[in-house]
Amino acid sequence: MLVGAALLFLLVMGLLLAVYIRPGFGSRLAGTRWMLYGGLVMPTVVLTALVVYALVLGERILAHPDPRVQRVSAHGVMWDWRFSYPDNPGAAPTDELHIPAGEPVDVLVTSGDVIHSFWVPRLAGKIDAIPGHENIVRITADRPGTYRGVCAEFCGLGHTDMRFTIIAHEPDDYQQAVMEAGS
Ligand SMILES: [Cu+2]
Repeated sequence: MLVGAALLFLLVMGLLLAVYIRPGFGSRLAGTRWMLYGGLVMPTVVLTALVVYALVLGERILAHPDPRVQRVSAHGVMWDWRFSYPDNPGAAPTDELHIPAGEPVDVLVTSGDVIHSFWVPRLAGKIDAIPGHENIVRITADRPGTYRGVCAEFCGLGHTDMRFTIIAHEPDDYQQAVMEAGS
């Protein structure tokens, strides 16, 4: 979009410059024609292309179920998060979310009461936690470490304290870390 916008900007500036440098530039084409092509035809073509591109791209970055992607669950309840590990049977739920670093992880986000929002600013955008509905956000931590997350939807008096920690482990250590973290 930036490239497209830059090209259009340059085109408009080029036309403006041409009119200043060579008065009468473009006058062979009637004013109504300029408006028709520049104001109607071109935006239609450009916007159609952008909408198609955005739809295709948006579909591609959605977290479609993928057996190769590890799944974890995040359940919000006023005013805490509880994390569990459907792909690691035997791992107990935790207060901190443990993920492997360097690979995508699908977080299945749900709520037990009101609408919350799961947000780890450094890893992904916000996704709503809705009672009775499961939303999925795909996150990837590039390197092992600790990441901060918050509830990003006002959900009552304890909202500001509804923070959580994500710990990304070396992929080789992950299984063991998840098993030991349970409480
Ligand atoms: Cu909340």
